Amino acid sequence: MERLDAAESVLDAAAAAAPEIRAGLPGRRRYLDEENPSGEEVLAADVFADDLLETALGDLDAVGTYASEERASAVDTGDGPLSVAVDPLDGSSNLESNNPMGTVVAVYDGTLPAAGRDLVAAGFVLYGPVTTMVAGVGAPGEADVYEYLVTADGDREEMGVIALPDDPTVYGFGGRVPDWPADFAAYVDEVEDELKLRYGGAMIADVSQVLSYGGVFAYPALESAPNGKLRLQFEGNPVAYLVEGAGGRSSDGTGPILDVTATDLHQRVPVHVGNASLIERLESALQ
Ligand code: FDP
Repeated sequence: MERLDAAESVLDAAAAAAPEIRAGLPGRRRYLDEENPSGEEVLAADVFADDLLETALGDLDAVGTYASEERASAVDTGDGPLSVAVDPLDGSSNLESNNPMGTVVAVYDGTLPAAGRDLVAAGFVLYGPVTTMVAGVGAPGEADVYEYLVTADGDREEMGVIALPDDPTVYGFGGRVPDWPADFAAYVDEVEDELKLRYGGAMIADVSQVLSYGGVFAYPALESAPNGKLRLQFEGNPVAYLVEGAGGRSSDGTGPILDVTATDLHQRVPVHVGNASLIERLESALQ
C-alpha cells in the first residue's frame, strides 16, 4: 500500500510540473545542436522539461532512480525504492507546428531497465487545448485508469474513469508506408475499410484518441527498423499499462508489451495498442 501511495505522489509531482512545462514552451521551439541517446534531434523544450522533471520527481523520497529519453544513463537520486522513466516531451517535433505533445511517466518498482510487469503506476500529461493527465496506480491488470484536469496550479481534478468504447472508430499508424512490412500493410488494408484515420505524430495524443473513441494506434516494426521507433521503458510499457487498464490490449506483434524482456534502457519495441479485437487480429496478421 505504501508503494502505491508513493507511486501516486510521483504522478502528483508530474502534474504539478505540467503548468511550468507548458508555460516554458513558447520560447523553446528551436533545435539545439545535439542528439538524444536514440539519435534524434533535441529541442530546447526537451532539455527544459527533462531538467524540471529530474528535480520534481528525483527529489521525492520514494524515487531512487530518474531516467529519461534525453539522458544516456539513469541518475541516482537517493535511496527510494521506485524508479521513474520519463519521456519529458513526447512528440516534441510537433512543437514547430504547434500541435499537441505530452509528458509520459512510468513508475517501476525495481531497477532499470525493468519489465512492464514491474510497473506500479503510469500516466501521461497531454498538452492539448486543455491540460489533462491520464493515469493509473497499481499492479498491471489491477489498475483503473482515470482522466484528470490539470489546473493552473498543477492540481489534479478527477474527471472520470476511462474505458475503451466497445465500438472502435479511429486508427493511427506511424512510419512511412513503403517501410511497413507486407503483413502489417495487409492488416492496414483491412482496418482502413472499417475505421477512420487519425494520426497526429505525437504518440500520447494519438493514444488519447484511441482511449476516447476506441480503435488502434501502432508504431510498428519497419523494414528499416525491425523494433520500430518507440522505446520500451519510456513509451511502450506505460502506454500498454494504461490501454490495458482501460480494457484494451497491447502487443509487440507477438504478445503483450508488458511481457517483453527488458535488456537496455533505450531499447525500442514495436507498439500496437487498442481494442482487444483489433489487437488480436493484428497478431493473427503478423504470424
Ligand atoms: P517525437 O519524435 O516527435 O518525439 O517518441 C517519438 C515520437 O515523437 C512519438 O511521440 C510519435 O508517435 C513518433 O515519434 C512520431 O514519429 P514519425 O515522425 O515517424 O511519425
